[in-house]
Amino acid sequence: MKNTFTLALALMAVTSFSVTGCGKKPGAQKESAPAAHGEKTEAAAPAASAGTGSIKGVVKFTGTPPTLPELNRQSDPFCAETKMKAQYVIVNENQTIANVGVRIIGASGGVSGENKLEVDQKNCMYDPRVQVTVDGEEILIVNSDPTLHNVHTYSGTKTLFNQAQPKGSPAIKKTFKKDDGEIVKFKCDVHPWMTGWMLVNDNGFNGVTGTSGEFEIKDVPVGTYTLKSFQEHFGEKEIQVTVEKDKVAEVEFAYDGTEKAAFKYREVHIGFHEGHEHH
Ligand SMILES: [Cu+2]
Repeated sequence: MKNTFTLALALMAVTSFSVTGCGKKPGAQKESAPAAHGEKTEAAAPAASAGTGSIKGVVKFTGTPPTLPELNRQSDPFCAETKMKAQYVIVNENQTIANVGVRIIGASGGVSGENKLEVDQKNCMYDPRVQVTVDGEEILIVNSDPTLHNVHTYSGTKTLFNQAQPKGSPAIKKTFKKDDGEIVKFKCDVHPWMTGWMLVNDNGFNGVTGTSGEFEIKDVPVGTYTLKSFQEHFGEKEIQVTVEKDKVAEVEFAYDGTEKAAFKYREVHIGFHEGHEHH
């Protein structure tokens, strides 16, 4: 029942975008429909006949880990209770990087539709800091803190939406469109240190590295793809990967710390009383 309802909502969302938006996007509609029915779907059928494999990878860091500054969280008494450092580059003990989003470019499918992505505002940080969503899928933005947050999302310097979320507010539901930008930055207008990222892809094949620096992408239709990594401070990298039936393709990304992310998504350190970024 819940799935059916979700599906209906998803279809409504897709339909309304088609009507009001910049046209086309047949792909989005195709992907939304099978989502609620699980694996046996029309969209997945052609790929399934050729089989699937998986991708396992790691994101290594070969340079000197940067020293992360202490965040000044004094402006809010609740946030000030917890000391935290900046998190724009998290180098793990095994010389890998956490919070790197990895996504397949050019595949289709891989959308389960079952678990909605959630961005929590917890301890005055975005948690998780980096996620990958699918074009047209709804996500939930939650405020777990006993304080006011203001979710302000950007594609480059363009605001996508800007919405206050006082403590105890219900989840904010949002849908990102790839046409609006594949790299969406979350900022809080109340707490300028708060930064999060949502990558918007046209398929559900993705992963985000954690404390081991590893990621795994399962059930990928066989084929050769571009795999793209995103690290907020060092930018994107691309590698080619070929997925063979019932095999595991092993890949490795490496950053050495000399990379420079495109300016549009670099961390911007702004004055304490400013609510907005000025580029
Ligand atoms: Cu905030």
